[in-house]
Amino acid sequence: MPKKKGTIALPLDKEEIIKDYRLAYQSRQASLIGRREVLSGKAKFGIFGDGKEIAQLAIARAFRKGDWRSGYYRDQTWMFMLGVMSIQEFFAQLYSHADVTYDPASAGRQMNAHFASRNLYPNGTWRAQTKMYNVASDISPTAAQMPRAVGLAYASVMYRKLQELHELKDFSNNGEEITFATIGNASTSEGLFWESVNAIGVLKAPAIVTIYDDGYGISVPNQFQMVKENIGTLLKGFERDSSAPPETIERGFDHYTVRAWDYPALVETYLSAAEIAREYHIPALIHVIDVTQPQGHSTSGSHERYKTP
Ligand SMILES: Cc1ncc(C[n+]2csc(CCOP(=O)(O)OP(=O)(O)O)c2C)c(N)n1
Ligand SMILES: [Mg+2]
Repeated sequence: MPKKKGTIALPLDKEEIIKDYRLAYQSRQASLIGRREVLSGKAKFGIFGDGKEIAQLAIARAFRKGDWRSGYYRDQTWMFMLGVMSIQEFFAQLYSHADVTYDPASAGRQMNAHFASRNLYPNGTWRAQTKMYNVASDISPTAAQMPRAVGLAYASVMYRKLQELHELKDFSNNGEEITFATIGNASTSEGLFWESVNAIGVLKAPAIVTIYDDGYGISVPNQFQMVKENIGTLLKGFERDSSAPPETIERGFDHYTVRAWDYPALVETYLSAAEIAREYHIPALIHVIDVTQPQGHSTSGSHERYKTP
């Protein structure tokens, strides 16, 4: 039976590390400039992924063609790394550019940092999802990405299980695709989150759920938001027994806690979680801690008003 962690060789040669660092740096600059653009009146609203860059480099490294993302508005670095959205397109969306060639995610209809890949060719026929990085169009209600992640991951179970679906090679590679969900710590207090985690576990659906924990939901600290102030502790009960033999494997998740700045640990965590989810359809919960939010929640607030220096 697959054990957690430790078996993956890190892809840490010098060029790759520098490339990752450069992208994280560019993404941070996009966040800083984006906020400035809004506060100087050139765009209406902005929300950015500063502080989450390193975790997303690792997610992007584990994410393969055919996989799905069901995430939220902090995921820009991951999208830049896969080329789902360029930095230029990110700004086009910030400015609500109403031309789909400039903002391919939504033609200016969505809030900024609402990512999407296009499933159809302009003539209305399907693109081959197994040959692309798939991103379900983001929606603004927090935690609403979670039920959708259940459906996307459960589809992979069906594609693997049902003989009559095996010929649909453009949609699934024998159920080997993973759904990567991301969510903020505060949004895990919503019912949608708990229903979805439970359903993923019961269905043995190949989902990897990441919680970025910056300790806040806008101005509300974890202490006023969740029991024990630690979502990782609360989720421990969902963990599988990795010593159980394969034929009796109980339903449950692999559970990881990893620090948002620990690049080698993040890379190792996501690569091993992905390998296990892909092959065995064992889902994972990854609690990313020590997350920062250097510019605060969004351009509608100033976190200096409610956080200590
Ligand atoms: C259902 C719903 N309630 C409230 C909001 C307003 N809102 C947007 S983000 C947010 C806080 C989210 O905090 P967290 O989940 O910790 O994510 P973070 O922004 O810190 O990464 C709130 C309350 C919303 N978008 N949707
Ligand atoms: Mg938060």
